[in-house]
Amino acid sequence: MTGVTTDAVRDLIDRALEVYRDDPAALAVLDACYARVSDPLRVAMVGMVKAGKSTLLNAILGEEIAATDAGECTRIVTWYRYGDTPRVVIRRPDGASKELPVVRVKGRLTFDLGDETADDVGRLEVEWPSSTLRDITLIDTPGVASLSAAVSERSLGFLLPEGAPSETDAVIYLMRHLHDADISLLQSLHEGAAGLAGATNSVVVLSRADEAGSGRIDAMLSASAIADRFRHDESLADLVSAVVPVAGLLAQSARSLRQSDFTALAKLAALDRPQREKLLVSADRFVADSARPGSKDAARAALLERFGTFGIRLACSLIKGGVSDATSLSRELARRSGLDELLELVAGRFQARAAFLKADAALASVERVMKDHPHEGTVELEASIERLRATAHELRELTCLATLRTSPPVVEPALVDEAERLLGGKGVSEADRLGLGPDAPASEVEAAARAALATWRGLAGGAAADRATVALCQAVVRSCEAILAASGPGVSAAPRLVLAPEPSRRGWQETGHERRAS
Ligand SMILES: Nc1nc2c(ncn2[C@@H]2O[C@H](COP(=O)(O)OP(=O)(O)OP(=O)(O)O)[C@@H](O)[C@H]2O)c(=O)[nH]1
Ligand SMILES: [Mg+2]
Repeated sequence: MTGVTTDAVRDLIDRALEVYRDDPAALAVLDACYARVSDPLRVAMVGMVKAGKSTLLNAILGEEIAATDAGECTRIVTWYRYGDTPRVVIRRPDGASKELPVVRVKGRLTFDLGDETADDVGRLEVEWPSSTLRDITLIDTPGVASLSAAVSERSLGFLLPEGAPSETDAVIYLMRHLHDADISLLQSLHEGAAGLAGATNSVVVLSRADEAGSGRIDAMLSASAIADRFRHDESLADLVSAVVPVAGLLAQSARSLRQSDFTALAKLAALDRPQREKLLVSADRFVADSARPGSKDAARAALLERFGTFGIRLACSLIKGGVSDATSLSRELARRSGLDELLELVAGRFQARAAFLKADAALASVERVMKDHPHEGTVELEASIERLRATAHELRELTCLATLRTSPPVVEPALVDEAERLLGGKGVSEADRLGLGPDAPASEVEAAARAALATWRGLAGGAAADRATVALCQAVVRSCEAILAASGPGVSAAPRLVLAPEPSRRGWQETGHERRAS
């Protein structure tokens, strides 16, 4: 079905290209739209300034390539795509482009913009040989509601372009606290952008989660309780279907953990607990070099910067508990940072329906072209789009999910939640749709699917229901039928995002602390 829909959308764009053959502006949009259907899914990192977006992007890639903290590059929308060799290109707003040298300083990719300022650069495009990027294109956006209105506008212009469909297919939204500004931006994303099917395409990360517990070892528990509160907060309930706490800095450092880190952490783990805790009371005490009063222990300072006190406490506890090598420690720290849970969500909610998210976005683009460039011969195209949306059930599901909360059907509120689940708004595996655990036996899946089917058939046939409610109930019935059809033996599990096993070093040439792409 996936391939059929993608082919049908490609065919439709081909026909649109034919209709608009004498209109270069429309052709440019349609060409981009055609390419987008074949491209990896685009996922944007979005949130307020310093929410931890670039750090989390690095954690997902397992490499420190996105610029963090201050600097001109954090003010520019940056695309990270797969490429066989590292390459950085500036794309200016007028379409001109310029390649930049690829420079790595102390393990981090740095871009030297030369005379260019963020205002001259439309976007930065980084091509990088990371296997994760074969599956998704990651887009880092500058912090919204930053001190500079111009920086905020660059993000908003990218996320909610005026009079055009959004360029991203899905959003990872990072927030540290629940600010009004976050709620209004999530609301705009939810309602505004054509091609972004509302909450289905966004997951919320409670970021910098280690800070929730002031570096204590139970920080992630405190963060989970806060995430739970966010999830049930009235102002967020209609906008967000998942909130996951992630300690991004720890995840980033865990994924690039070196043998020297392990050795330094093992040394700390060997101290007795009161001694270690005495050191961890303050950053100054931790980094003070006992052999040379007044100077810093460089190895400890680097540990603190990369892992934070929470990461150091957790690593020591894991080593004392039996984790005995750098690879196992890296894996365990990444798991406990919340990164694995986030990646499962990204795989289950975005990757599993990537083809349909892209198809939906492409159809929205074609519709936009027809609106902006009225032309003879578009009536048939419009009819084809309508037919495609009605017959490709997965596209219908996306349309239903996009409007479910803004124009709810006339059913009990609990049934709106159930509809969202059955339509795949909380994950597209059969178990996710039915609200069952991943290991639920086939008989339980089948029984639950039959019960849901009976409920929604009854609702669809309700004499008093309005047309929109009936249409929604029919879509849910169709989803239940699909679950039943798929719940036989041999049903495939939701895909997993393939992470790069380790930082790619291809194409680098070392010069002291620097490595340059050869
Ligand atoms: N303790 C802690 N600090 C973090 C975490 N993630 C990021 N930081 C720190 O927060 C600061 C900002 O991180 P960035 O990743 O640059 O945040 P950003 O959202 O990309 O910032 P802008 O692009 O400037 O809006 C840096 O000093 C990071 O080291 C985290 O999980 N825990
Ligand atoms: Mg950033």
